[in-house]
Amino acid sequence: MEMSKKTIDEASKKMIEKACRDCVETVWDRYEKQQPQCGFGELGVCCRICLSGPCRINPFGEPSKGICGATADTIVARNLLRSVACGAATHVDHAFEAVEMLDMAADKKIPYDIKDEAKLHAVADKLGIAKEGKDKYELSKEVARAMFADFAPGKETMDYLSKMVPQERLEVWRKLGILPRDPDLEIRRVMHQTTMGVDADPVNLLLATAKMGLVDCYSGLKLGTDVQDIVFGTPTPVKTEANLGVLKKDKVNIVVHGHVPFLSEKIVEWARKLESEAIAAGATGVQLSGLCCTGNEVLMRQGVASAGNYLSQELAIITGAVDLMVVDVQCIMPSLAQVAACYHTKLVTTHEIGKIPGAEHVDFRAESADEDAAKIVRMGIEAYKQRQAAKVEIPSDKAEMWGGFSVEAIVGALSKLDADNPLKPLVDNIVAGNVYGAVGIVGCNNPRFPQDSVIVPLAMELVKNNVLVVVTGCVAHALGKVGLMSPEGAEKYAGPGLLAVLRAVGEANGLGGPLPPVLHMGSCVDNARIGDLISALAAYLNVPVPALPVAASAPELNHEKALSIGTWAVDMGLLTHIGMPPNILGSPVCAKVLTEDIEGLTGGKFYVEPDPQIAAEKILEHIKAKREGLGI
Ligand code: BF8
Ligand code: SF4
Repeated sequence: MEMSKKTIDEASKKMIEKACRDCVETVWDRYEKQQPQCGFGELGVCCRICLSGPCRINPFGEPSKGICGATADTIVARNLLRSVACGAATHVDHAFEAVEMLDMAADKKIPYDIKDEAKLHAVADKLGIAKEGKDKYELSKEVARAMFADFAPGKETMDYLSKMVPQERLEVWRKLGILPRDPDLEIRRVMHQTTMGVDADPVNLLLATAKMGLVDCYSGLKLGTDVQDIVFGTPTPVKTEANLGVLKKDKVNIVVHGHVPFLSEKIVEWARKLESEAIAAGATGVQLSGLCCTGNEVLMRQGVASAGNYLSQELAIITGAVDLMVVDVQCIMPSLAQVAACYHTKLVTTHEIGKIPGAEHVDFRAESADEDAAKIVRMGIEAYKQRQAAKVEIPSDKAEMWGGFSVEAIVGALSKLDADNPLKPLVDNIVAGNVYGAVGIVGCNNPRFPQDSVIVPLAMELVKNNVLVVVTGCVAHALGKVGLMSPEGAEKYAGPGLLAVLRAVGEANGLGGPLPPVLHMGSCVDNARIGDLISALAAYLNVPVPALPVAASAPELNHEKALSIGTWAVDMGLLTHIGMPPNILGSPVCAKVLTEDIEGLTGGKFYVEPDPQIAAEKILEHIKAKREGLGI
């Protein structure tokens, strides 16, 4: 496999070459060995839901049905629904753990405080909880209880949905019959609905999929984001750096990887506290960096540098300079244990549901978070002593990257232009055409695409055409690495209208330069922030969400989570670009409903296009049509 098929990132290229020299197998080697991948699986027409199977459908003839009589449409829709439910389950589980943490923090049972009272008050207001006479612990307790109540049966739908979304969306979803009751019931129901011999109707299965998108956001993304802001603080703009060049030769390098900030925040705290022990071990200190979404969490709040995205996780270890990588859940390649074994790197798992043979497991608990985090950091310092200098090669590539653009931070920055009406300057500039529209680019890397090769040109093209880009997840790391998330990136890449606006906001905020043209809004869970932003814009303009000149994109989607988030984006009424079809092409019905018919129901739809230039054109056309619809 040629290098150009693996990545467009220079640091990655160097480390892939080093892997070859060091005889270390990487994701691309395994990808190659999997070729050709199963055509039935790719089309989504393989079913192994019951033990009569596996059954597979021949899209060109016989067999046209599974042993039970299930058609390709049924099989594809069932498989998709299960995937989306699994994506939703990860976010719901993450959010539930966060609520448990809030509850314990309110009882002062764990070493986490309640940092952001303003956010706590804002959430309490939304939930209709009286604040008067309550300290932050009492109020947190009540908020946590209200959140727990969303996991119990008895309501038409979750409060976190009905009290947080634009009324117009609520009505659309109610009319479609897709309002979820509670997340656990709905996920359970999907498992039931999709087992052998229950639902054979592809349209009914697709409606359940749309419902899962709502479970994903309102019992997962939004709930998790709000709780994490309450406990750790709502992010504010922060400057850091991105790419493997952030690793330091003379420091103990600890990399946090995974998704949940309850672990990584404590690692940050203890890495700072144990700096002197690292110095005593012969290093000049501890260098922390992050991968994937937990990397985004600590980047947004603590300014921790980004080591890279999904496809860089093995490459970080291949530098030979990572002393310890600590992981929790999701997007962690099991191969890390084999890669780490080729170097001195200590790989530490920490979550009861996320163990990897060959890694050391530290049972990280909220109650003993300080002891556990200190232990892990000390393991890194110990490992540093074993580092093999001859194996160390850190690419010099890195770029300035800004993060921390929560909705509150964006509104705060805009308020320097208009304190009474902060959204007015943004909306006025959208109306005037200086800002042509806004696009949320989110999601993963996928070895089917050279790393970052769809993400980067797509973002470049949109920014050049005066589209404000907001990002989360692995896309943020990709665009940080190429300099699109710095003031300099605005000067270099933004169209003139957008640049003028970014300069005005930057100057009003005393940044000494423009805002970056691509705003980092956080981890994948933080996609809820993008939802909040577009809801605020729709409310300001008093129009339904689908009328806005905005779109969503997951150019290199990989994980089931990207599917559940994308489904929510379609529920929100957004054109949702994806770089490849999610194993559905074996069903003409599913493909047509998801890319055409659903637009008549929610206002949104999926649009599949692997070519970033063509995708950018189509998105720009879409924005143009929406602008015309608004008469601007
Ligand atoms: O939740 S973008 S590869 S790291 S799934 Fe995973 Fe995809 Fe990266 Fe974060 Ni999101
Ligand atoms: Fe085959 Fe039907 Fe069983 Fe699926 S549910 S494995 S199609 S018999």
